[in-house]
Order: sequence, then structure tokens, then C-alpha cells
Amino acid sequence: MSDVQEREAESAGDGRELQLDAIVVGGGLGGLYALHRLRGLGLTARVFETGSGVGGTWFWNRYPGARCDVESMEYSYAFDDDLQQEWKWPERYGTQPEILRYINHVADRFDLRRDVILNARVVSAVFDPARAMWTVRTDRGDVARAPFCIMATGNLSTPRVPDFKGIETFKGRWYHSGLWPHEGVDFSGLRVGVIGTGSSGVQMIPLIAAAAKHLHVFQRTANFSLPARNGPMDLEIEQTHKAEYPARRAAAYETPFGIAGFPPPVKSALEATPEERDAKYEAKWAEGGSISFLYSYNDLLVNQAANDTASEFVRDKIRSIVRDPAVAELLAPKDHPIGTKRLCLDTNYYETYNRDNVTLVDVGSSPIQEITATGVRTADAEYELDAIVFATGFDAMTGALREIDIRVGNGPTLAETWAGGPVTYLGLMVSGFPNMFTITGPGSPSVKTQMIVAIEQHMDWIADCLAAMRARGMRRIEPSVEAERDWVRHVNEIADGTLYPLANSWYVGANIPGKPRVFMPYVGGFALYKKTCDAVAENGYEGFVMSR
Ligand code: N01
Repeated sequence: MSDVQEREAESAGDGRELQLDAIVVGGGLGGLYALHRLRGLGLTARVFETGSGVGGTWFWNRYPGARCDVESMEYSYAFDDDLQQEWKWPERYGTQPEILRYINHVADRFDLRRDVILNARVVSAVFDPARAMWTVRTDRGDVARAPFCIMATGNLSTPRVPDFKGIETFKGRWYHSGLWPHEGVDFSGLRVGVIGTGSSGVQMIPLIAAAAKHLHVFQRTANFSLPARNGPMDLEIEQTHKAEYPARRAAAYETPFGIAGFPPPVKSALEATPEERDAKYEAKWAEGGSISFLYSYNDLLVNQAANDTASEFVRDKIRSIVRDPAVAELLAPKDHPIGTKRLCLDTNYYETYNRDNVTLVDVGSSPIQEITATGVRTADAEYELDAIVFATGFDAMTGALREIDIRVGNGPTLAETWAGGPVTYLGLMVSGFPNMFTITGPGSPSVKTQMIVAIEQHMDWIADCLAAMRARGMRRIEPSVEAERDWVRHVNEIADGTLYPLANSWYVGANIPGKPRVFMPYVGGFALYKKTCDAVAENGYEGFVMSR
């Protein structure tokens, strides 16, 4: 495959037809690293990206307050030591503009842009079994062919606005957190409604409240949020971290979530006295961050009684911050154990409900009936608004892949194959879809880790696999049905041993009406997962079928 020459042939539509060694779908952190690794193997590749710039999640999510919930010193590529030594992060947690600047820097520094085709949404990917060749088409007419296709389509890249009646009649402006206007939005003097209180809502609500004339927050389900304790980068922490970077990155591979520096807890929450527990939770609350808090004890995510102690601690914090007891009670989550939905990190989220210009509307008990010309109508009231923000989330983990017409010959699409929920082997490949890799696909740790660690581990594995195939003269690879079935069973068994499935989260697709309820990420821990992937490779790609 390495000697396949790139050629630009007759254009189809407005686009170009390309013959490549590999096609990458998505120009975010995953797609850019894929391109870098493919080039390193001497392969020709192109990245197709819907956006007008690189960056994926960080290109689209420009809402006020958008910021990473993993600390800056961790949330970056590890593959180049000069890069990680030279880049300076100004704050403990990176803002969206800062992270986007970093990604653009990487694109320039490694000369990636010349192989990224922007403004090109991939609409289909069809594999010709006779030629062992993928043909990928975009919405603007590009056609690219390559033996390998790498889906770097992201886990939270398909924004979803609920199917509210009357939305087209609204006379004001409306926005989705994941499709934010590049020029920003000026909310000053406006009556604004935010629908949704997940990570996006929790981050934007304090800032919109500060700008708007009045803010109504429409909450269907309360979410747990912890203080981020953001601030300027501590220079001593930065220097120490940089001095230890290679060791820390290696150590991250030995952790459950891909971040070093959190000693695993050895004690059950139920073995501690109430005073001990309170002191520990209090210290973690003061320190900020979600991993540290959930790592207070070793059973918070597997034992309901243990979890109750942490959940109740945070509920009490909410009650102590929010002055109106009725509002505090509405904000205190009671329907899921803490940590089983993605834990939010905030700056002044609960404090915001003490402002005179903020009203919490419980749309759990009185659901939104319709969007009207002038605002939102719930079962028992009407709210006049000038602007509505949908912080209503994404068709997570499978949405972007299901939207592409992916098929082999005239066979069923990937969406049809996954009608009952995603099935993969290691979250890396799908049986029946040869030579298609998914970066951080469902069934891999993905969203339960530091995403960039997961991306690098996946793409390193894929690059090694492609090199091994080349060395053996193999042209085709896919998982066996048995290996895939066993992996899916294993992913489910591990999830069932935790409290995660108890929550109506996007991890199980609960936010998308009609989506099958399947727990999608692998929660056995990143370290164990990586060892499994490595062992599979060492054993001659056990569970995969290769052919010439
Ligand atoms: O989306 P969400 P998100 N009527 O799905 C509500 C990552 N992220 O964009 O819980 C009324 O979490 C829904 O209510 P309910 C992070 O992994 C990271 O906030 O389904 N409400 C919920 O409150 C995160 O988890 C960062 O009852 C409706 C909200 O909308 C993931 O992205 C920042 C509704 C959606 O919450 C997604 O977060 C931002 C309806 N019909 C995002 N439909 C950081 O790094 C939905 N909702 C910090």
C-alpha cells in the first residue's frame, strides 16, 4: 500500500478526487494526530473536516465560559517533548480560545494543514470488498479512495436541539452550545433562557447571568457540579510538571483515567468515620477538580452506600451556598449517584442562583411544551425571552458515525448494524467493516479518560497495526465476530459492576429519544485497557482476521 501514489484526477462536483493510502475523517485532536502518525509511516493521507478550521470540539464549542475540565498541564499532546516543554498554558484549566490556539499551533508546527481539507463534511464511506478500497465522499463533491479509513469523528460532536414544537416561530435568536457563532453573542440587556444544566450549561450560566438583563435556567434534571478552582498557572507547578513530563506521561498510562498524580485510594468510604469523611471531602472540595474528589475513596463508583456519603456532602454544599432553600433543593441532584453522570466543574455556578436576575425553572415537573414566538411555554407558565440557548448536549459517542452512510458494498450501514447499540472490538474496529478504524470509539475508555491520552494510544496502536500489516504483506483486517461479541460482553459486565448504568446519562444514550440504552464507554480503566490492546498486538493481533 505504501507505493500507492497520490493523484489528483478529474474533479467531482466542486471537489477533487484523490487516491490515498488512508483517509481520516475529522480534523480535531484525533484527526490531526492520525495524520501525523500516518505521515510518519510514509503514507499519503488527507483529513476531511466539516468546519472551516481545525480543532473539532474546540472549534465548535465557543460558548461563554467554555473551558476544559482536565488541567492544562495534562490536556495536551505527549508525542513531542519540545512541544510540551515550549507551550505555555496561562491558567490551571485551558479556555476554549487557548486550546484552539494550541491546536492551530500544532497544525502549523507539524505542517499538517496542507493535508487537511476544510469545509468538507463526509457523507458516505463505502468499502469495495473486491478491491479492498474505501471510497469517501463529501457534501461538496470530493471523492477520495484509500485502502484504510480512520474515523476521528469525536465523541461529542453531533449537537442535538430537542425536537421542541414551535421552535421555528421564535422571533428572537437561538443558539446551541456546540454550534456557537464565531463572532460571539452579546446578551447584555436581554432576557435569556438557557435550557440544559450539563457541563456546558453549568459553565455558561454564571457568565450569561452576569451579562443578561434576566436569565431563566430551564432545568430538567439537576447535575452534580464541583468547584474547578481555576486560576492563573502556578509557575512552580508548571516548572515541576515540565521537568517531570516524560515520567508523568508514562505514569498516566498506568492509571484508570490517563492522568498521573492521583494516588489510588485504598480505603472504602464506609470504613471511615463521618468526621473523617467530611474532612476528606472538604479538602477535595477546596482543592477543586473531579478526579481528586471521586478518588476520595475506592468504592464511590461501585457501592451505593459509599456513594451516598459523597453525594450527600455535595448536596449539603449546594444547600449552604444557595440562599433560597426551595431553589437549593431543586439544584441538589437526587436521581443519580455522584459521578455516574459526567461530573461538572464550575466557577460560581451555585452562587449564580443567589442573583436577583436569575430564575430556576423546574422543567422536570412541568416540562417544556413548546417554543412560542416570544419564548418558552411549560406545562404551567409562559416565559418571555429575547434569546434561547440550548445547552442540550450531543448524540454522544455514536452520533457522528451514524450520520455517515458507512457500508460495505451493498450491505447494511453502520447505523443499521448498530441499531441495537454499538458493537466494536476494543472500540477500535467493527466486524464486517474491514480496514476502518475508530479513534476512541464506543467500547474504549474514551470519554472516561484524558481524551488526548486515549487518542494517542489509539492512533499509536493503529499505526503499529498498519506497519505490521505492511511487514506481513496483508491488505485487509477486521475483528472476528467472536472477539467482538466477547469484548462487548466484557464492556457490559464491567459497567454492570459499577453504579454507572443507574444514571440516565449520555453514556447510555438516555438524552436521545429512541436511542438504545447501552453503556458505551469501557470503564475497566485505561491502564487495563491499554494492556489488553498491547497484548492483542503482541499475540499477532489476536481476535483480528488479516488477509492478503
Ligand atoms: O450536554 P449534557 P453538555 N428538555 O448532555 C438537558 C462534555 N463537555 O453539552 O439531564 C429539557 O451533559 C439535559 O437534561 P437531562 C462533557 O463530557 C465538557 O452539557 O437529560 N432539558 C441536560 O441537563 C459533558 O458531559 C466540558 O434531564 C433537556 C442538558 O440538557 C458533555 O460534553 C464542557 C432536554 C444536556 O447536558 C456534554 O455536556 C462542556 C429537553 N428536551 C461539555 N434535552 C468540559 O470540559 C436535554 N436537556 C468542562
